[in-house]
Amino acid sequence: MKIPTIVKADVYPVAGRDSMLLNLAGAHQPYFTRNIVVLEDSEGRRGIGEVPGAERITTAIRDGFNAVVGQPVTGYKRILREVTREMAGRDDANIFWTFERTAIHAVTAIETALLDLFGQFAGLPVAELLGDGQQRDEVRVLGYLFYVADSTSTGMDYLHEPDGDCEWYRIRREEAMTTEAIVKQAEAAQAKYGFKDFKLKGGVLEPEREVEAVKALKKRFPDARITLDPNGCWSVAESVELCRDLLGVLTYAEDPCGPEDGFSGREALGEFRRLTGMPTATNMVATTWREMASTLLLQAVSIPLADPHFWTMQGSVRVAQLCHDMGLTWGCHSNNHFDISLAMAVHCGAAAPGEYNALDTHWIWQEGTERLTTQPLQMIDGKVRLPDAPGLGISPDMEQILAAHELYKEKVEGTGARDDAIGMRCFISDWTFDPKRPSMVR
Ligand code: GKR
Ligand code: MG
Repeated sequence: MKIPTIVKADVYPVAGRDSMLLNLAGAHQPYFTRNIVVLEDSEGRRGIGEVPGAERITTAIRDGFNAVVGQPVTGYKRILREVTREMAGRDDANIFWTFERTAIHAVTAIETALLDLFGQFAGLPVAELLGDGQQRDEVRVLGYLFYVADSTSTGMDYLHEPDGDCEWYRIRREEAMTTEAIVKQAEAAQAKYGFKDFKLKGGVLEPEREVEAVKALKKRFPDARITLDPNGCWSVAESVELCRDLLGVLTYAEDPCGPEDGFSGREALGEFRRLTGMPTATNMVATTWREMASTLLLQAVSIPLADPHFWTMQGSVRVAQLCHDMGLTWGCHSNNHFDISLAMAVHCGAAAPGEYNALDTHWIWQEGTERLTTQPLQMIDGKVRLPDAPGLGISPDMEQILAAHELYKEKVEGTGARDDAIGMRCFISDWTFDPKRPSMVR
């Protein structure tokens, strides 16, 4: 049998439209950025991958291509070892957010496109190539809610959809700063996508107001699993105080507290878990194997949110296997993304053994106006079905990718990296990031 070789490798920095979503780091800009990898083999198949945007990641991916072009698609493990070696020493030591990394994103982008090509060649879904293979046909996702700033007063180029053909499309770009507005978001998102579970991004308002919002969500959706994620900005004492009476409201608390007074984020989260008995999730303190080892020793985390974008696809499923064997449950973090990343997360979720948590995804903020594949996977009844086609099971729409690349060149200034402080300065002129203060509390 003739083994196809990889004949072409491209990376496209792309941009897509976003709402003015608030979080601890500030406000999402009108355009979010991603890097899209497209590999082509000698039989004309395309393999694709998606990771966060930023020029330093684009450059790292391009450098990684040296190990890719000319190689047989069956050699993906050896290629990845070489790409990983090529990435050594690219990350800064003091990184706060995972999307500030470089090496792991470059490896994942190439890994995904290689798995996609190999899966197509072998006639197998990517999920079947991960861990112990495909465990389920559909994967649960949660409704990821955000406080949204009033972008109309900023003079920035945010999209509005007053004529959208469902309530969710109409409201998702508009101001949502109250408990009532958050419940309305949940209702509209539930009507559109059928979510059973919800997550509220916190770290924005006074903690008591965010607690009030999750209580209202639980009242409105009593059967839903609900979580709140202030990205570690509360102190341990504050987190314990706030969450003690939330045991019947929150199913788990995501990064309520972080490093403080010489204690690491893992120690803080462990202390919180011991004092409240509430399960903890994180995408901040167990994001590498070294951090994971320390997390396990401290018993700090119940739910590692092992997003393939910073664990690699194979790494994310290795975390899922470890969770299954050690009495933890796997979940998946997300940042703004296109439909290729949605497929990546879904394949990892399909390969995660045993119990798992509904996956985080930002896709509801992009679905309907953005797409880079011919047929994005659908969210129905709070679930995404694994596609029938082999590989990732999705096809790149090259016209859409090139248009999103043009948008990037036209609209994105500077390094292409995310900077949530810019929008905040429309409201508070001297606003700066403080990991210990909610963004709107200044
Ligand atoms: O999109 O603003 C956001 C989130 O805050 C994101 O950047 C986080 O990484 O969703 C993430 C989280 O769970 O912490
Ligand atoms: Mg989080």
